[in-house]
Amino acid sequence: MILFRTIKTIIWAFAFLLLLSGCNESEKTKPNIVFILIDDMGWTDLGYMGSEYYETPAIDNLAGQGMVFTNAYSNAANCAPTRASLLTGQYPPRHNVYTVGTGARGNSKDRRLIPIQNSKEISFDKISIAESLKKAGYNSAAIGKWNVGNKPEDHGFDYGIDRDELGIRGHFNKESGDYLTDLLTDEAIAFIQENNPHETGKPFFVYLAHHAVHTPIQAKEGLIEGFNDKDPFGCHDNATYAAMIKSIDESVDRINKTLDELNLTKNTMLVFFSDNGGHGTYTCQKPLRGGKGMFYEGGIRVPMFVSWPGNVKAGSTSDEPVIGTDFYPTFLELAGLDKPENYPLDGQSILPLINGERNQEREPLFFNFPGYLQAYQGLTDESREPIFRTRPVSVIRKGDWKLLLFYEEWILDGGVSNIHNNNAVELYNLKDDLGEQNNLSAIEIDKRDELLEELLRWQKNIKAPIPMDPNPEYQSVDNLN
Ligand SMILES: [Ca+2]
Repeated sequence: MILFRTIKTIIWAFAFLLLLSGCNESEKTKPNIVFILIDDMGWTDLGYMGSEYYETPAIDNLAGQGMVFTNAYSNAANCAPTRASLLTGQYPPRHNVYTVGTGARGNSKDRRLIPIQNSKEISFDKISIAESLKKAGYNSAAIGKWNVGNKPEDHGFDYGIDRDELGIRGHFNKESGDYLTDLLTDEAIAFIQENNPHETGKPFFVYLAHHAVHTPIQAKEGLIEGFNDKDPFGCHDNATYAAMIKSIDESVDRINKTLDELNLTKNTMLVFFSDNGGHGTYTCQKPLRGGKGMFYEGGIRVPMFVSWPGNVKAGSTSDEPVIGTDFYPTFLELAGLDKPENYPLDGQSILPLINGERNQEREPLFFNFPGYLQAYQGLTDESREPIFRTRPVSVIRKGDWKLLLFYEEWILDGGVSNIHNNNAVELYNLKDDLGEQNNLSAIEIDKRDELLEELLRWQKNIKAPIPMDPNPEYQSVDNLN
């Protein structure tokens, strides 16, 4: 009898130990990653970023529990190149996705240079972040806007779904009335539930790329009403746009609650990011200059926070410059993976920042846009000139300084030998002049030359294509008169 009891006790103890070790195993899975990418959300389009018109209580709360990045940049000023850089970990000159569609926007007669040929897709020789994370066992999904050719499944994601497959053009399903932001959120939640690491023993990576708040500006009636009579906050005054943002807030809230219910928040890094600045017709990013499509801060500086309870200090802020290409190496480090061999990555991990250390010797940030984006109709006041939001340009951000190099003047008007007269270079000190109003290129000569040299060296090293050929169809204003 005693022997029987002893055996029974041993069996129970053994079973209990097994259970414990099982628990430990699931605790030990690599951190999950939820990357929430908003389309065209401007730097100040959120409560926590200062807007008193837009309402984002859930996002504000979550941002407050994590680390807010005030100097976060998308890799480009519009959709496709930013996404290609997020997914490949590389600057545009390596994947050749510089813009959406063609870089020959606007009227040919207004373009002094022939833009560089644009790629509409990520080539298959690229190693996507999903492919890399697969090496650490991650189950991955790309839900929402893809925008870079082929399908997510062709680039290593286990699952992909975009709005076409949900029967949606714009933001509504015409028959059911379902709203796209809600449906994409449903998809993300279902994927998280079905790939619960407590059951699968594997971590997940969810790339949730909302189509909101991109045009067409469409929102749920019930949410618009609340903004109709609300006092504007500066240029934040569009009720429908605000309602789109409110739906994003609900989405983030639902995702976070799902993680909470499944006891996953402490082992999940949640990142909130936007692919470029806000659209100048519907919002603005004051005090920043400009918006989507421009390489002034309003076009490329984006809202960002990281929430990861227990790992990221609640209520913390980082003012260090970070950029979209930093996520790839960040996620590799998170997964305990080495960088892929013979595959250059242009960013650097932000985990040291998240751990409260400053990045030492951070590389400058670089941008290269060898094409044209036409002006918003009737809204051109903050761009360099009225016809285009941007003409071909390269940019370096180093420390507090930012230099923009405009190619029409650089290539066609004498380059460095005529630098004092050709207006090819703009230099700003963002610490003193966040709104990029005071071009210091003729005053801070040493700083200008230092940044220019670094930018030109970067272009050479990365083999950035520079538009060099004059456009024979160009008609100068003089010719027109
Ligand atoms: Ca966009």
